[in-house]
Amino acid sequence: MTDEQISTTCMLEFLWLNRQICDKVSPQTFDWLESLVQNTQQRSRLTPVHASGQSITRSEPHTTMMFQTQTSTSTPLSAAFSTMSTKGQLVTSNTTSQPKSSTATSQPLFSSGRSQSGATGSQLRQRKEYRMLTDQEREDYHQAINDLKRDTSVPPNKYDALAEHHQQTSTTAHGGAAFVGWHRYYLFLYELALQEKNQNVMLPYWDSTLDSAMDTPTDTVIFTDKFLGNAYGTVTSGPFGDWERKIQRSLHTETSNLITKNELNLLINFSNDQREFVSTLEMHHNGPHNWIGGTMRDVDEAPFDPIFYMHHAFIDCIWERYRDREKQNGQNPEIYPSVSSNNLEHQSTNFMVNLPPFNNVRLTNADGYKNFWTEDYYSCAPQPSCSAQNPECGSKWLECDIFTERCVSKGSEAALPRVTSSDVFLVKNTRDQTTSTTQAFSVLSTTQANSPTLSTTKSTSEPQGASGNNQASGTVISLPQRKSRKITAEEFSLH
Ligand SMILES: [Cu+2]
Repeated sequence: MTDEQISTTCMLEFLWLNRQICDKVSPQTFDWLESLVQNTQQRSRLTPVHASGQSITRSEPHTTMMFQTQTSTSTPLSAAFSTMSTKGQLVTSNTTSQPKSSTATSQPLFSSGRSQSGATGSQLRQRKEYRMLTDQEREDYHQAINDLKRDTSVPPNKYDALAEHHQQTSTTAHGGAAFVGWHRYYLFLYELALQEKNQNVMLPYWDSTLDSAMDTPTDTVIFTDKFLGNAYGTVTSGPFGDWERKIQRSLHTETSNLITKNELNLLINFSNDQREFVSTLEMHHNGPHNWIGGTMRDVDEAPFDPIFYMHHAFIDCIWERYRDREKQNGQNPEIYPSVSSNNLEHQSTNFMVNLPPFNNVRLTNADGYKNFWTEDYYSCAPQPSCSAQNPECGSKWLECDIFTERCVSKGSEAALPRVTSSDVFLVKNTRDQTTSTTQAFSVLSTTQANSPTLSTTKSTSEPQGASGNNQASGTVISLPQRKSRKITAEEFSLH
C-alpha cells in the first residue's frame, strides 16, 4: 500500500479497523490494551461507582473524522524536553520573583476526592505520593512493574510495549492543549497494566516539590535502592537495576528545573483559563524531565524510566486541582481550550494518537478533558502536608519543616539500615570485647559523652543499603558527619 493509499484509508470513517496502518505501534499491543480497557468497563458495570447512578460520560462515535497529520518528520527522534516556553507564560522558575500573594503554600494541593461532581470521592481509588506508600505497597508496585517487564506475551514485553506508545508523539501529544488529556489516558492504561499483575496496585505520583524543598535535592531518598535506584549513570541498583534495557540518569545539581510549591499555587490560583493553565503546566512539566536527565530527557525514551509515569501522575493531579477550581468558579473544565487553526495536531476533534479505543470508541483530544476519568476511576490523595501544630507528614521518608510548614523529602541516609536499641547493645559489646573478631558494627566517631554519634551502620540482615551501597556483611559504611544519627537519650541509657 502506498503512503497515499494509507492516508486515504485512514481518513475513512472506519479508521479504527485500519489502526495498525495509521498508528505507529503494533496491533498486538493495541489488542492487549483494548482488552485491559474492556475489562475495566465490565468491572465498572458490576460495581458502579456513581452514587447518583448516572452513566459514564462518553463521546459518541464521530461521524466526521479528522485525520491528524502524524508525519512529524520535522521533529528529531531524540527531541529533548525544552526547558522553558514563553507561550502562555504565567510564572517563571525563579522563585525569588514570586509575589507575596502565594500565602496558601502550606495547603495540600490535591483534594482527597471529588467534591464538586456529586459522587463521593471515597469510592474512588486513590493515587498516593510515592513516599506515602507503605513498604508493602511500594514493593507490590515495584513487583508489578517488573512483572510487566518479564511478560513477553506482548513483544518485546508489556512494559516496553506500552512505553513505545509515547514515541513519535512529540508534537501530537505535546506542545499544546492535547498534552494533559493524552497523558491522562496513557497513565490510565499503564495503571490498568499494573493492575493486571496486581489489582491492588495504584499508580503513585512523584511530588517533586518535596524534593525541590530540600537543601540538596540530588540526595533525595527517591534515588536509593528502596525506591528507584541510583541517580547517576546507568541504573544498576534498586528494583529496576537488572533490566536488560538500561535506564540512564544524570541528575542536575541546579534545582531550577524542579517545580516548587509556590509555582504550583500560583499556577492553580491565578491562571486566567484552562488554555493558559495547561500551557504553563506543560512548561513546568519539562523541568523534572531535564533535571533527571538521561532517559527521562528524551521524549521518545522517557517512559522507559518508571519515574516518568509518577512524574506525569503528579502533573495530572495538578491539572485535576485546577479543574476543581474551575468547577468551584462555575466554569466547565470539559470545554476543550481554543486552539489556533494552524495548530492542526491539537484540534479538539483529532484522535489521541497511538492510543486504543475506550469502550469501542476511539477517543479524541476533547475526550481527554471529560470528567469521567476522575469521577469514575481514580482520584489524587492529598499532597503530603504538615504544620507547626501537627508536624507529621505521615511517612518515614518525609519530615516537616516547621518554619515553612511544608513536608520535605528525607535524604538517602533515611534508606540506610536503621539503628535499633538492640544494635546499641551490639556496639557496646563490640567495644567491651576488644578481642572480638566478628564486628557487626563499629564506632568511628564519638562526640560528646552524653550524646554520642553513631557514624556507622551495617545490618547483616538488610537486603540492600542505600545508593548502591550493597556491601558485604561486616563492611563498615561511613555516613556523612553532618547527617549522622544521634542516639536518643533512651537508647544511650542502655549503656
Ligand atoms: Cu509525554
